[in-house]
Amino acid sequence: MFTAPFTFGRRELSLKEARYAVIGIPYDSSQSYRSGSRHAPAAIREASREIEDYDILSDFNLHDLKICDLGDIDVSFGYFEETARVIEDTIRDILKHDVIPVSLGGEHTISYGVIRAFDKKPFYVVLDAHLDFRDEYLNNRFSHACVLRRIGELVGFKNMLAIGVRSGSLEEINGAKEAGLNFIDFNECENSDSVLDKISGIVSDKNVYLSIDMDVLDPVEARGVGNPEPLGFSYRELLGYLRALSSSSRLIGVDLVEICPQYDSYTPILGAKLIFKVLEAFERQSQLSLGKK
Ligand SMILES: [Mn+2]
Repeated sequence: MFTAPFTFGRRELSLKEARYAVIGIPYDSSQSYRSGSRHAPAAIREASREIEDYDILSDFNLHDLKICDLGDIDVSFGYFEETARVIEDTIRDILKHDVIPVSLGGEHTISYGVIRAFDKKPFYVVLDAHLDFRDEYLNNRFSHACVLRRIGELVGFKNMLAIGVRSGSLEEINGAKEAGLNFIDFNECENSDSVLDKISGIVSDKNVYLSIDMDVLDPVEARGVGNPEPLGFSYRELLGYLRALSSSSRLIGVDLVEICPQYDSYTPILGAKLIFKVLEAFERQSQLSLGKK
């Protein structure tokens, strides 16, 4: 008798059988404050193996999600261009199989490598406490503090939506406004009754790539992140945003970034659960409208 494999959710499907492919991208070379997100893929996997397949609260069997786990990619620490190339190649291979990539960071810059792999660029939705819109940080254009600007250069700034922002320099905020970036700051999230309708409207009928920076959550709930920022969403509120996004758009990829497990052992557990809930939300939506594999 052997124990179950050390894969996300103990899944053993092949890429050909799957609808979702999990990959770990343990790159954290530009983390500017608390480093260590390279350890997140393993910590999230470990947590994912202990999550019950049946979700009582949503009456959904997570085992119905056709997930494969391809392991971690080889990153080149300290050398982002090479890491981005390997990420792009890996994601291209997943997309060739018509499978949705689910990337576990690592720091936020990994999202840039993933987006490069899409020939037809998606609409990029990011949940993040930070705007990450600097042109360079410490003379590094591929710092995680610049990731939204770099991705905007790929997909077009009007094809992005940042939700939950509550930190950024005045220069970044003004630059984002000038570029035409859609962003909804945390004040608006808290004080507007119609913010979920607004989000549904913005992403309506679009192919959405979703990037979740764990620091969009209140650090009281998710302490294990690189740059904790006071305030933020509760887990329950975040599920509301997922519903708003999934009710009107199509998911074509997701990443979860910036978890630093050494600061808190609960955050990767919440991260693993979040991945399942994202896939559940989009699975329900696609069952209604697409009837895919
Ligand atoms: Mn952030």
